[in-house]
Amino acid sequence: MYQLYYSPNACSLATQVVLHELGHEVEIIDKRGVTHFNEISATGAVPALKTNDTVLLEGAAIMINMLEKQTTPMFPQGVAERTQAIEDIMFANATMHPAYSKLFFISSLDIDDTAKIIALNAAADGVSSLWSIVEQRLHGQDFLGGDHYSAADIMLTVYSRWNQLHSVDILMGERTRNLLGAISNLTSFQRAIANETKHSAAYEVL
Ligand SMILES: N[C@@H](CCC(=O)N[C@@H](CS)C(=O)NCC(=O)O)C(=O)O
Repeated sequence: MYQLYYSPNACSLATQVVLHELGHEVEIIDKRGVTHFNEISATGAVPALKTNDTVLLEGAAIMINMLEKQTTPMFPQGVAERTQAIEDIMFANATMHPAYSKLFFISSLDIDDTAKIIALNAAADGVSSLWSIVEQRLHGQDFLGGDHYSAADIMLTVYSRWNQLHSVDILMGERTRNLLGAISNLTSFQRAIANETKHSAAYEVL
């Protein structure tokens, strides 16, 4: 059984969904209930995944580690296809996630409202331009992964849930919205959200 340290509605939700998709049993632990979480994850960030013998950090690295252990349509065997799957995971983790992080950072600043709105809108434009890249990729395919969804599709769907936390316009094309709808409806996705809701009931949800 794996133990996944998470924050509600954070990127760690994607890790939980991928673990469900791979058929793993996972106990989730809200990091707010862990004293000295920095001893587990030095940066204080989730996800952190405790296995029998080690703790894995960094969402993209955790997923690639799990995906390559078994045969799954989320991580194709062919060299070109696998390279694309890794590139897509990194696009989600290292490009889209940081673009959203700017919104959280700006929102947290104690600056005057006008400056904050200008900065938030500029950051939102950056996020929208990344979603337009996703939309272009979806010409003739339902998912970044092709006919079958990939870990990157799951990661992007988790990040898209952050739109509602900011009062800005984030634009997404129709193919992108279809992708996000399909992933949101997966049993694994619904299960992960229900799991977080149940386990975080004792805390204020983000
Ligand atoms: N590079 C890290 C970044 C993870 C990250 O930014 N996690 C956020 C949540 S989405 C976090 O834990 N922030 C600090 C916090 O919630 O206290 C990864 O991909 O795992």
